Amino acid sequence: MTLELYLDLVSPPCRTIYIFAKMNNIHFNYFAIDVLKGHHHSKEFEAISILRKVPVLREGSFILAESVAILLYLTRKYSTSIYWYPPDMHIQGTIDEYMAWQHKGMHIIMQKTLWAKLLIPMITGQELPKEKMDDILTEVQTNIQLFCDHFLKDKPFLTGKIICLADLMAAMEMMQPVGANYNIFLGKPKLSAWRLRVEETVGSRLFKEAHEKLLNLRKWDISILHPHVKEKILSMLHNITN
Ligand SMILES: N[C@@H](CCC(=O)N[C@@H](CS)C(=O)NCC(=O)O)C(=O)O
Repeated sequence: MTLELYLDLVSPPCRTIYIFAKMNNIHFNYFAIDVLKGHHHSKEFEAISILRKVPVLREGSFILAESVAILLYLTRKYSTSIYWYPPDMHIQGTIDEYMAWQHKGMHIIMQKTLWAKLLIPMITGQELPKEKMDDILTEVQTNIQLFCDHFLKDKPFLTGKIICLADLMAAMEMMQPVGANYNIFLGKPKLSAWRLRVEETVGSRLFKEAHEKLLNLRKWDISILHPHVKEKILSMLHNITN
């Protein structure tokens, strides 16, 4: 049965799945869903997932949303390299711990930074008030510090000497603000060295390919932004400023 992946590479969980599938030679049909153009609000996509979010996996009538579930499904179904999610229960526990923390601890704030620093000014023509931006950047720094102190510590990778699923997911999330020219790795030698190790393990070519859309977002034609997406971004602006 053909494996289908519905992805937008601007999205960190989608990049994780894309890179993971490529590195493990998993053959898949790639459906590019452009979230900024509102493809996830189309009738065709809604018929696949009423959650209206990417990533989505489809294999015949089996449909799966949520990147963590998709990644674990791929590790179980395909013969992916063992180090991504090793059988050792303690190592699995450590990876699960990061994956449980990641949406609230990483995804939301990294996405908010990209929107606040890039998309909101692109749409409204105005920068966020300085104190609001400072609040966001303080939260970014706090959560990165938590990541370093609690998860990474002094290890080369999160579970030791070899990359695992959690490293890939975390690196993708932390690349998000880089799309808005805000490099969270600057001045953090340990974190930068870890990010570089992840990039080297992935391979620079694949890493670059997966990030091309994000890193060119600045050149995006904002006039083709889907009204639903614009509304969502403006409502985030409202929440930030009120
Ligand atoms: N927890 C979900 C997050 C999925 C998610 O938030 N996807 C975003 C892109 S990063 C999306 O599709 N947003 C569209 C929308 O909310 O309208 C996962 O890890 O898969």
